[in-house]
Amino acid sequence: MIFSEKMKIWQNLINSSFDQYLPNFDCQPVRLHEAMRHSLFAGGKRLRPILLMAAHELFPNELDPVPAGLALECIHTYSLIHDDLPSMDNSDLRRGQPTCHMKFDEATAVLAGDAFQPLAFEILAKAYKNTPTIAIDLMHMLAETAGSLNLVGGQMQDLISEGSVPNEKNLLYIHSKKTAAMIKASLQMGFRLGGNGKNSDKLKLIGEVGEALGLAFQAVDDLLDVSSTTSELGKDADHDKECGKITWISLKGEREARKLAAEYTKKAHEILKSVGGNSLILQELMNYMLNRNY
Ligand code: GRG
Repeated sequence: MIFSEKMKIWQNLINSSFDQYLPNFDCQPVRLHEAMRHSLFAGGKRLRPILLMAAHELFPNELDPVPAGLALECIHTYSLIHDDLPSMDNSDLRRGQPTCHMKFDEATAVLAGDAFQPLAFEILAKAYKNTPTIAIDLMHMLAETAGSLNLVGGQMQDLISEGSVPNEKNLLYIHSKKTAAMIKASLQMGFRLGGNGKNSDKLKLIGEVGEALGLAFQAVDDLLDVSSTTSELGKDADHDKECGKITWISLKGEREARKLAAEYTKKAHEILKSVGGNSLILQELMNYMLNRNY
């Protein structure tokens, strides 16, 4: 099966699996659940769940990786809803749709984002209750990734760096925490689900694949922000400059950013070779992420 077909199948599987865990549109308070569904089903690529599923395929076992992917997507969706708020990046458009606070209102968007955080852990607790050690490890990994030393910390540093003179150390910190940490967790959680020990050398190696891949992903994101249109991206183009963000473009220019994205992806492929296993899909996914156009 060609990669794009496999990706479509996985995207559909992820989308349809949410119904098992997400309160319906008509659950009280209706406005909150409408807002959650608006952002969750606005057309995201589902890359983090797909990365997790591809990592699980390295050494597959009978455990279902989909719920762990849903948990990641809950945290990702909350972070996008909050990132778009007027007090953060103040964006009107996301995934080709009005952002949550534009479609509803700011308080509803804050609450919709808030509600996705416990939902992520509820899904993990429910889905993996028969393998409690794995469930606890997955919850621990996701909590650490979403916390102040990673996702939230990266966002804080990103916000306080707006308008500052770009420097590489700060940029790498922001990209590593805000973006790469979730990509790293996607691969490590998929690998852990495959029964690999929490402290195994290979879990560390797959984490290094994720870190390199995450840095490549953000470099591509910086490039797309300046080279694509709003309708291609589904979010406001040229937004980074408007917000005074420090990016690879502001630090080194487009040419260097393109080179860096390719170098980080190459590094990810090289480390992946030492992990072994059935890595074909993950390799294809990494190439797709480098060459994506939204
Ligand atoms: C508010 C705690 C908090 C964190 C925000 C995710 C994030 C941190 C900020 C969003 C803005 C941004 C540029 C983040 C970097 C990660 C990134 C490129 C997110 C977009 O991911 P895609 O392209 O989005 O996978 P879709 O919509 O396809 O899911």
